[in-house]
Formats: sequence, C-alpha cells, structure tokens
Amino acid sequence: MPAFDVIVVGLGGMGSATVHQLAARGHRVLGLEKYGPGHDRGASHGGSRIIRQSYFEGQEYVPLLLRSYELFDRLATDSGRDVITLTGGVMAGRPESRTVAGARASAERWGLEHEMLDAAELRRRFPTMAPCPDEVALFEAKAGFVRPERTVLAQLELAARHDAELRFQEPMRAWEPAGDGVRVITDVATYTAGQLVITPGPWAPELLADLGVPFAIERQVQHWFRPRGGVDAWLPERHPIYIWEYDTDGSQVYGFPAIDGSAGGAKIAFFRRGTPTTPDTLDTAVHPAEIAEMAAAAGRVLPDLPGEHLRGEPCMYSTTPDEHFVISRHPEHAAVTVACGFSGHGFKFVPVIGEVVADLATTGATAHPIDLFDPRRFSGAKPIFQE
Ligand code: PYC
Repeated sequence: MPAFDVIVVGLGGMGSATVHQLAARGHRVLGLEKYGPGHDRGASHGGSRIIRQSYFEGQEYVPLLLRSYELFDRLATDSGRDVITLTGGVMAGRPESRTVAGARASAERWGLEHEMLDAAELRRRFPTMAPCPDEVALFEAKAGFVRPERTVLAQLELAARHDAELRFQEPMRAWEPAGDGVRVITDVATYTAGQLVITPGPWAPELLADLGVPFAIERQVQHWFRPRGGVDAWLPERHPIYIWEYDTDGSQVYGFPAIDGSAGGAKIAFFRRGTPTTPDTLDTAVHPAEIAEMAAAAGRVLPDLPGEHLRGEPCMYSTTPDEHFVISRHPEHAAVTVACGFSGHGFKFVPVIGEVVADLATTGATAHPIDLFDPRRFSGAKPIFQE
C-alpha cells in the first residue's frame, strides 16, 4: 500500500487549500513545497487580492465564487485569522466595456445584489474617483479583499492540525507511475501515493510540459502609493476595491483601499500588462518608467492616489490563451490531478479550488461546475464551452 493517499506538490494558494481539504476529510496527505510556508516567490503574496461576485470574466464562475465566500468565512472562523474583508467593489468603465457589461450580465444572470451608478453618482459616493462623463460603474456591496499570505498560512495550519505531513524547502525532482499510483522523488526521499496533485503556480511550464497548455508566465508589478491628501478617505470602511477599464483598448487598473492604514498606502496595479518571465529569472526590481506609467494611469481615475510611491513588488500570472483556469485529472495520467493557469484572477477561488481538487483526486469527479477548465480545450480534442 502506498504511504500516502495523496501527495500535493506546490503549497501556494491552491496547494495549501488542497492539503487542507484532503486532510480535513481524513486522507493521508503529504504536501511538498520548494520554498517556505507563505513564501513570496510565486503568485500568493502582496498582502491583498480582490474578491467579488459579479464576474465579468464569465458567468460560469459565479457558483464557484459563492461557495468560495462560504469557505473563506469558515476558514476565518476555524483559523482565527482575519482572511477576508468586505469593502464593496466598483467595476467602472464605459457601459459597453467588458468590465461593466460583463459584470452586469453576471449580476443579472445570477440575481446578485448590485447597483448601477452614473458618473455623477460614482463621484458623489466615492469622492476619490474621477470618472469621465460617459463612464458608469457597477457597485457591489459584497466585494472586498482577501489576504493571500494569511490564507495560505491558515490553510497550512489547519491541514497540519488534521495530520497532513508538510515538507518545505523540498522540491519535487521527478514523479513516475507506480502500480495504480505514483512515486515522487525529491532530494531527500522517494514517496509513494495513490494520487498526485500538482498545483505548480508559475512553475506550470516546467512541471506540466506534457499537458499541452501554452501557458504564458507574466511579470506583473503591484504598486503602493501614499495618497496626496492622506489615507483617511482611503480606509477600508470608506473606500471600495475597484477594477476600472479606463481606455477603449480594454486597459484596466485595479486597486484596494489603504488596508493597513497610513503605514502601507493604497495598492494599485495594471490588470493585464505583463511581460514574459520565468520564476527563476523574474526581475524583482521595479523601474522608474514602470512607476511613472502606473502613476499616470492611477491619476487618470483617482487623481489623489499617486502621491509618494512607497514600494513596488512584482508577482507572476500563469496565463492561458483564453484566461480560463486549468483544473482536471491529467488527460494522460489517471493518478494525477492538476490545477494551474489561474491567469491572474484565481486567488479569490482558493478555498473552493481546494474542494474541487480534493474531489477530483479522491473520486475522479466533482459536483462543482468545472467544464470550462478542461485542458483538452487547447488540443482541439474538446470545445472550450460545452453546449
Ligand atoms: O481577480 O479581481 C481579480 C483581479 C484583479 C486584478 C487582478 N486580479
């Protein structure tokens, strides 16, 4: 009999959620991580991630989101850690923009609570915001932010409490089939399990080359500014998260209130303006031209935000060609389950992905709607959408 029911490789957001779910269900779990717990070398750092329901990226995501909210609340209770804060959220742009029209379509399709605000009302409610006269916004009270590092640590802590064995600074070097299961080789030992889960983050091209998904690993910079007029108007009890499609070419910025008060400033970033990288060659410096470009875009929509630039920090997106996730049993290996390609919008789903992946690894199926995430859509073997 293999030593473990499941080995999970990669203990960032998705992997830590998976070990938590599996261990809580009573499975014998080994988690392997190349770096330390809650590290900043992947895609689960930077202090905050948006959580929202009126999902412009696709209406199919909404049931998963609703479950994710429940699981974030449960995680907060079970761990005693403050992992989720609701501030309200603004999706702004022209009415026909993907951000506004897509969010509205999702809200209407699923009956989600929301309000449509014209430019004058948006400015009145949130005086930091400076919409053009033809811009509007969808406001949703249930949007807010989650804390990625705390979430990862909480999930790891709870997994350990349920007897998961978690090994850090121990990267997987190789894996191979072994009977009906797998053998996983590290520099320290060789482990056996019935199932292997690979949650590789930006290491997907390296660890899942045989999946046939053309991942683009992108460097994206997060910036923190001290607002010119001080942080009062930017505190989480007054200021919502936002995603703003500010140009007809689809350019978006997204940002947060000053979640740590005056000490930390307010974070803003471009949603999709990445440059190609790999995890091992990531340029961690933030360059003056990047700061100037961010300050200019921030100043267009939030004129007081770009005061002093406090810091910048690159992180990585693992983007698929259609920006939808990849979650599946491996098409070529029944003993392997993969969750990757979160394309810069995955963290808000972390706990529900843990639930989905635990289902797949232990039963081969899940009741959650995941057809959209089948990796075979990139091989021509299966359409992206099932009619
Ligand atoms: O998923 O809300 C999100 C998001 C915004 C920018 C990056 N991710």
